[in-house]
Amino acid sequence: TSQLKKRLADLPNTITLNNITYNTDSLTNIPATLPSYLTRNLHLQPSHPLSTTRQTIESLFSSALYETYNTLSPIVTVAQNFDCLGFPADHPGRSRSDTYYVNQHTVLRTHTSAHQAEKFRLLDTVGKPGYLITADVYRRDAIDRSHYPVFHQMEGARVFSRGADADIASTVMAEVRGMTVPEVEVVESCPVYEDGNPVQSAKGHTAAEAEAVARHLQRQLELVVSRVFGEAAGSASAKEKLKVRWVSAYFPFTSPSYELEVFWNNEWLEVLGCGVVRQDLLDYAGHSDKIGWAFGLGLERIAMLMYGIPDIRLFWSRDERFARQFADGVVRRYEPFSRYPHCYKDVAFWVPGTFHENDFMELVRGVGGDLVEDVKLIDEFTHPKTGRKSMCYRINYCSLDRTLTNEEVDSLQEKVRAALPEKLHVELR
Ligand code: FA5
Ligand code: MG
Repeated sequence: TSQLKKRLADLPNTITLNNITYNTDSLTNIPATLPSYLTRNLHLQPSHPLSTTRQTIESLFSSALYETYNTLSPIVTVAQNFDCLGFPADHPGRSRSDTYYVNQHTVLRTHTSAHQAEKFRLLDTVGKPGYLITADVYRRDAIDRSHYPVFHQMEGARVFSRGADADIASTVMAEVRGMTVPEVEVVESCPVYEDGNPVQSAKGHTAAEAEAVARHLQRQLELVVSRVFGEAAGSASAKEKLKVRWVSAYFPFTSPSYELEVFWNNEWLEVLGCGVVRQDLLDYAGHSDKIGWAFGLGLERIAMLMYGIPDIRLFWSRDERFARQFADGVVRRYEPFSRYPHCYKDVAFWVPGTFHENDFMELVRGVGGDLVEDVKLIDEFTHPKTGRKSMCYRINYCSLDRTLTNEEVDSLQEKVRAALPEKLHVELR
């Protein structure tokens, strides 16, 4: 409670994001470095790799069937991001250590699914059975080459109306058979239902209906990755089919749920989560007569492969040498410009009863910004007598644009050390 009091005393009464002022409260945890990201809109910057990747994928969905939304505000209610999607009250994703809270009612969206309910409700008004949403999303997370607290997702959804059609399952399966056959080899496929049983509520759709929708979803997404990764491989490589696999997954708002993994550079990489939309969500949106699917994919993950971009921070670079390579909007392999030296600094401390690693990560990022390439836990032990726990982290400082001086790195490290006892109540060793 003394920690809480201190935090509240330090906290400004309001926070302004995209020109709107919000009251803060004990849940507010937006660092000063974050608001500037809300205006970057990388997915809309002409010829930025994330924008080109978005357009490549959008072009695979007919605009007659899918409405696109690319400018939805990242500031959403807790209800939109979690409650309406059926997240249980104790879901870890809701915690302050994982999610950026503007205040107790408002968060920075952690996924594009935050817009599902409102866009489902609009389907009839818009007059299309599907939609695509591309947007920036925010998560408190570790720091490394593939994790950044801001990234981009594309969400897609499609519904099928039962209408007078008693046998919607056959109608959807007929549509599946009419779809282009994707150039991929599905090397593993999980069963439609993990345990052989529909998990849907009794008043939901039938197993046959869910299976037809799941097949439509899988075929559509296999097509997306085959086109996108086909483009990445170019014509040079021997015409070997891209290997993909379907893995059973869990999301509170879909059932059954899957993840799609792609075999790339000798490893399996998760590129998206998806599933059959839970019937109660469609019911609430006024669509008891429809069944449908939804997916959410990570644009950076896909763009990094399409362009061979090795570090997620590069997307945010304002270095001319980055932008220049893609100015004509053509997908081509990224040419690394010279790398600058790494400088490693360790910091060790005793932690109080509760310690969330993400708080430490954020503190480091707050001080070092993009000059911190990654942070690794290198040692952890509990004192045999006192029971106190000690952690040692190694911070890797490296700029994408220039060589850092020793003085500069020392001063950053000193700031990290100074902030630790003050902000996280740890004791430096
Ligand atoms: C979701 O966010 C769900 N909303 C996806 C979904 C949508 C499921 C609709 C069902 C229906 P997940 O947290 O797994 O799921 O993220 C989806 C994708 O975003 C991942 O597969 C990955 O490609 C990308 N992603 C997730 N975390 C990160 C990260 N820290 N950095 C970069 N990409 C990420
Ligand atoms: Mg996932």
